[in-house]
Amino acid sequence: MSFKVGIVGLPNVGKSTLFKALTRKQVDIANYPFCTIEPNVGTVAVPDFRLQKLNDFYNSAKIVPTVIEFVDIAGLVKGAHEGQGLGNKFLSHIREVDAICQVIRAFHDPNVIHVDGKVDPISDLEVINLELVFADEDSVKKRLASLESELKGGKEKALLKTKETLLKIKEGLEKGVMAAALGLDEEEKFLIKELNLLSLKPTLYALNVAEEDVKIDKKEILQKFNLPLDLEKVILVSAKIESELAELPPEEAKNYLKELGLEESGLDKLIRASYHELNLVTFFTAGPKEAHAWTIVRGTMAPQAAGKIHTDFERGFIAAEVINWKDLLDAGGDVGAKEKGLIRLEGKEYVMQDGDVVEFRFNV
Ligand SMILES: Nc1nc2c(ncn2[C@@H]2O[C@H](COP(=O)(O)OP(=O)(O)O)[C@@H](O)[C@H]2O)c(=O)[nH]1
Ligand SMILES: [Mg+2]
Repeated sequence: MSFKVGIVGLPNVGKSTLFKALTRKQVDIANYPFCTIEPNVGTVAVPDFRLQKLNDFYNSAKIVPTVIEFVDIAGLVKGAHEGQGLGNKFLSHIREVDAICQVIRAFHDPNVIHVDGKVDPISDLEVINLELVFADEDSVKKRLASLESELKGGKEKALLKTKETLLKIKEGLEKGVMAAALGLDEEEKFLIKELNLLSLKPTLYALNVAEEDVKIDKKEILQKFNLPLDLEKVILVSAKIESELAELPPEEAKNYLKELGLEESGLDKLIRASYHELNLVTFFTAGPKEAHAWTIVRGTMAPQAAGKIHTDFERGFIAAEVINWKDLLDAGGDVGAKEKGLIRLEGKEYVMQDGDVVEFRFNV
């Protein structure tokens, strides 16, 4: 299974331009049998210099990066939750993604019409967030209604707690507060998980700025537009620059980035930030045959991580030989690391760490 990030926003903010640039980075989908093949879904590699280093060290015949899928969701407009502009359909597409990347227009261009007549990032942000909140209000009300009849059958404790949670969320939504801002605890989130609330999804904000603004300090831009967003959740991109970069061969793209004074493209930042926002970490398997990055949710234990490679690995799990990628390379590879006693033998309670290089031992 791979993780999906939905690109969400008003029409004409640059969603498809970003998406098209992202799809230029598509991986060979044959290596990822779980990924979707649809025109509005792009499967992109998560940039990871550690994997590159492992690949270089082992001179691996094949390199398999971990991926995330981006979904280009059609633009939402005011009133989407009431069906404006096919809004309900698009909102249901958002329900299926694991995280949201909200694109906000912050570039001026008289040739590109803004649906509300002027470039106003904070108003755009509010329009979209409010549509998500309204849609969630509908879901919560529907669930509360169905819960009433279930409760008549007998007052199960979990149901009562669910109702309490739903009422708390409803109260927040009615004040226009996103469910994510209500400080729900793990139990509460679990009880209402099936609703797939839109305003509870991990969210990043891609601020589509003018070309001359990509180098400006994020803080300054947020102040300039008066955007009340968490710095860590904001990525500055210029869809225009990204679409140009995407057309260039890698070397030329690197040079162009240098000319612009940027270390990394906005898209690479966006991909990595999405991965982080989804609470995902990476472990590696590496050798001459293949350098392979694997995605797990933070907190995954060794047998389940092994199961990502093969279900047999999980079923027959005995132990994991583990070393941090950098320690491995610093020690000069497996042999050196073994001599120095750096490779640990971990059991089935081991919580996998980001950057682990692993060899699983298992019974078949
Ligand atoms: N000047 C400028 N135009 C852009 C930028 N991003 C998108 N556009 C233009 O805005 C229009 C709408 O872009 P599109 O990606 O289709 O928006 P969407 O409706 O959000 O998918 C197109 O004509 C794009 O070329 C940008 O960063 N700068
Ligand atoms: Mg579009």
